[in-house]
Amino acid sequence: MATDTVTSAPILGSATRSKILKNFIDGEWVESVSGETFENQNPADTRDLVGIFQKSGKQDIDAAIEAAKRAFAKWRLVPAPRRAEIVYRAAEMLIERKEEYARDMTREMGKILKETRGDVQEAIDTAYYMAGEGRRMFGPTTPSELPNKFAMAIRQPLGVCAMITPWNFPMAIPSWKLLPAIVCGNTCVIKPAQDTPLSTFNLVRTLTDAGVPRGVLNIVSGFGSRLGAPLMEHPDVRAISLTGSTDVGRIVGTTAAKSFKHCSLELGGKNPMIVLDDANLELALDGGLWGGFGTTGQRCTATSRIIVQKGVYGEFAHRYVERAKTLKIGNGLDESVDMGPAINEAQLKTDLNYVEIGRSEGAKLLCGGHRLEQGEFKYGWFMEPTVFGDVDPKMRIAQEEIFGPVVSIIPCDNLEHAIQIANDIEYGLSSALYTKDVNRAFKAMRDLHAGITYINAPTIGAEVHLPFGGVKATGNGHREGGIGAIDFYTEWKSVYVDYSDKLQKAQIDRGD
Ligand code: UN1
Repeated sequence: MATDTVTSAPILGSATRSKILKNFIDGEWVESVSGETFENQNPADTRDLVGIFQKSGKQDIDAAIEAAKRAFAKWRLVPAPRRAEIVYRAAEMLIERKEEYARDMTREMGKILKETRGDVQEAIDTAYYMAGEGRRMFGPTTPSELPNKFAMAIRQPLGVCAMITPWNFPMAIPSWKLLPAIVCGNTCVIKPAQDTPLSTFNLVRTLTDAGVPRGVLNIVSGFGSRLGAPLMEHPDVRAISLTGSTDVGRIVGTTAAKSFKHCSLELGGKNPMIVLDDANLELALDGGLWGGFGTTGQRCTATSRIIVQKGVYGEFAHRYVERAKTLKIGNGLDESVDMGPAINEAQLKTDLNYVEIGRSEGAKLLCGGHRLEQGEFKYGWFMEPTVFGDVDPKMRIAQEEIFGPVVSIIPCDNLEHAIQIANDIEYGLSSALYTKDVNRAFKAMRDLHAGITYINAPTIGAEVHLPFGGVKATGNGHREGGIGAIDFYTEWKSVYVDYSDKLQKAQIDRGD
């Protein structure tokens, strides 16, 4: 169970707390073997040091996997309802800690408090859902083809699971992976994004305080370039779950395949929102702004393409831009702010570079496009909400995932044309349609080639009990959330019990 070392370890978040966070391996806080560390700054104000984390290497990964392997021998035998009770307790504790963790997250990641509260809430929701799964995890019991024989299939844990998580949902996404994994009886080694390790520590600390035993959850912080290979190639790791870019997904997928590991990839998106002539325009504007600029456009589900039917195109684009200009940019800790900074300098540069690409491709820059660096913006990675109009669907700004506050508005003739534009893309995560016509809504629900379709709501806002994931280059067919996660973190075992007291041969002893 939780050791004193774990519960009394330094916690971040206030002036009196230690800024140094060690790796969490086998229930102990330990320095990296090399002793190297890295600093993590607040993207809204880089003078604010969020924490100093371990810059780990292969030896740290190996130690964590070893601990997870040892812990698996016992954890897999703890009844699933008992495992789930711990997760339920963690949910209750997260509710108490929600405000503190949301503030930590806004400091390390930049998104506004409303959203970081939502991120912690998503972990709470996942915890409640997965806690319930502990008493379900159903498998089929089915008749045997032979007399006096019993047949069923049971779910079994995989063993040590590796998680590689992104910075945009620093607690929600780790919770999507860790919670189903441990309820199913697996043990875990997680490498959080280097920009947002603190929220993963907060989640794992809470689970440990709730009673997850030592070695079941291990955190190794550092850089993907150094930690990816030892994590993916280790023979004792049986599953890898990555949320990240399509390029990294390709590497993880091919590496995992070599040793036949289970591999769940949640990758890029370029999510279309279609607005038809009959749509409630006010609603579509609200949705398009929230979907496009929420989380500073840094969601894999972000509404990055708005495809508008010609009859309302002019009015929609005009009003969208007028409203985008009024969004308040700033430090997410200020409750009046609508949009925070980019996560880091490299992401900001990418965003600004896409503004240049859009311009050079001949798209019309309707607003934004500049970095903000005067006054309060001086020490952060801020940019204006940016909207391009008259975008051709083939342009790079309409095809490539930007992961920033840059929205392309694309004109279309009708629903069929809109769907064709929406689908003519490498990705297929989320999609949305605004219309009042139920017939057209159902056609879109069927024909939009994506893992998620919203009707009269933007492309963001997935709920944790439904499958989450996408088609084409967005993933490899697995789903997170809900029962999809239970499917990923278990393996089927078919069990036959023959109580006939004689040899019965399947397919042969048919009695005919
Ligand atoms: C992501 O962008 O990586 O649907 C996840 C949403 C969130 C999760 C997004 N619940 O927008």
